[in-house]
Order: sequence, then structure tokens, then C-alpha cells
Amino acid sequence: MALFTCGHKIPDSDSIIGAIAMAYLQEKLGNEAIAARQGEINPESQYILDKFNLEAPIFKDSYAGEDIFLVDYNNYTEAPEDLKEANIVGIADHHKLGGLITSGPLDVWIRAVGCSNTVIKEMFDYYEVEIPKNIAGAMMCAILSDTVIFKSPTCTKVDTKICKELADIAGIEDYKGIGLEMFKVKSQVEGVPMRNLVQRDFKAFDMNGTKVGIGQLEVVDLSIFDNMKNDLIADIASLKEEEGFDTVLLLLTDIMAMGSQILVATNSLDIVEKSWDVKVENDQFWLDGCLSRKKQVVPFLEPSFK
Ligand SMILES: [Mn+2]
Repeated sequence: MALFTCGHKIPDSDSIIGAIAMAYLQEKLGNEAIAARQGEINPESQYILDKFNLEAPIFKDSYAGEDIFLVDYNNYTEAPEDLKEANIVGIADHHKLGGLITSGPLDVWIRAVGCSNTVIKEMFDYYEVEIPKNIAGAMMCAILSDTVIFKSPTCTKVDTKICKELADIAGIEDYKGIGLEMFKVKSQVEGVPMRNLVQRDFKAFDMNGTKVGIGQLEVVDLSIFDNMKNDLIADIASLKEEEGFDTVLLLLTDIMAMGSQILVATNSLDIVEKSWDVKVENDQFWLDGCLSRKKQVVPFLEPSFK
């Protein structure tokens, strides 16, 4: 029976490339493996796949009765609906524990680093499996993406070191240049429908019983949003109503200025303001230094919903 390697819902580059790298590793370890994804490929991931001539993982969002190796998440919110009926054989991740229950023992590779592909590279080393050049290049890009070219507070020395090792394997010298090129691709937002932008990198959270959605768009220059902000605010407000969120935030992150303009649609304005001790004006506020949803947004908002 084939083993599926698959990342989270609304997959980012870490999930897409992680699934490919993990499937390759599992094949080398003697397990028939198929890389899969639960959602559409975003423009940044497509850029990486094209650059390194890799095939996209297959689309598959149902896993009842199947063997699955989770990549880049370990909670039910971001999982396929029927994950409880699947056999989870392993997890490679860098997120907090999310409450999964399994029916059998499994391989768990979770570390407090900036990217799942960092963890997966360590697995390759552990099992002494060589990484093909193109997969190494793509894994390098996933690390540059998740760590915002090493600027994110989630980035560790391990990520930097492993990213360089992957660049060496791929024969790439100017990896930071490739990172910037990748973020320029990510910054292309013109002509894209508002909802697609809002949901391009969107995560839903259960914060102590309150449903919260947080999207993030990372760009090299925030001014591209100047004429779009009102439409984006209107769209997160509709999304909040349509899907029953208490709060929807959209982080417009400027990776050069190192901060985020946060657009807000909420039924709990006081809670949002209290979380960062800010004043929300015109449905938005600026959070200096904020690059990471995981480290600088979720841990501040979640306790406020107790
Ligand atoms: Mn990740």
C-alpha cells in the first residue's frame, strides 16, 4: 500500500516541497510513496517547482484507510476531514503540538526550527540518503520562504546552516538572491481577486473555543496595497460573516521594512486591541517588527480569548 506524504490545507511552499522531499526519502527507505497536496499550488510554490523542474504533488484530500505521513502540521484544523480514519505513520513538522490522537506508534520528527524542510534535511542525514540537486534547491527555497530569508524570529542557526548545505548540494551560490526573486513573485498581487489574496496563505484557528482566521501576504514593498486596502478590508469582513469567524486578520507584511500592517475584521475589537496594546483605526494597525504569524501574532491573540 502506498504511503502518501502530505502537508496542510492551503499549502505553502514548505508543505508542497516537504511532501515531495519526504516522498523521495520514503522511496529510498523502501516505502512506496506518493507526494500529495490538499489544495491549490500558490504562485511562489509554482515558481520553485518550475525553477527546479519538479512535478507538483497530486491533489488528494481524503485519506480514510490510507497510510499518511504529515508534513508541516499536526492538528485537525489543517488536516483532511477524514484524518481520524487514516493511519498516521509519521510527522515532520515545526509547529506546536495540535492534539492529534493516533491508533498506533509513529515516527515523530518535530523540532523548534523555522521550517519543516530543515527537519526533513536532518532526516536525510540521519538515514544517510543523498538529496538530488533539484530537490535540495527546492528545499533551500522552502527554508528561505518560511524564514523570510532568515529575517523571521522563527529562524534558527540550524535553519541557516542547513539552508547553506542545501544550496551547496544544489550548486547555488547566491541563495539570498533567489530568495528575493521568490519574494518578488510572491509580491505580485495585481489583478488577483481579493478573496484569492486573502486566502493565499490563510490559517483557521480554534482559540479556546473562538474561531479566528489569519491570512498573511509577504511582499517586498507595502505600497502595492495602497489602492487595494479598502477592498481587502471589505473582503475579510465578508469572509468573517460567511464562515462564522469571530475575528479575521490579514497581515500585510513588508519584508524589507520589517513589519506588518494588520487589517482587522472582528466582533471582539477590545480583545484584538488588548493583545498588542494597540488602537485599531480604519480597521487596521501597524505592528513594527512583525514578520511571523506563528511567533508574533498567534501567541499574543490566543491567550486573550480565554
Ligand atoms: Mn512551515
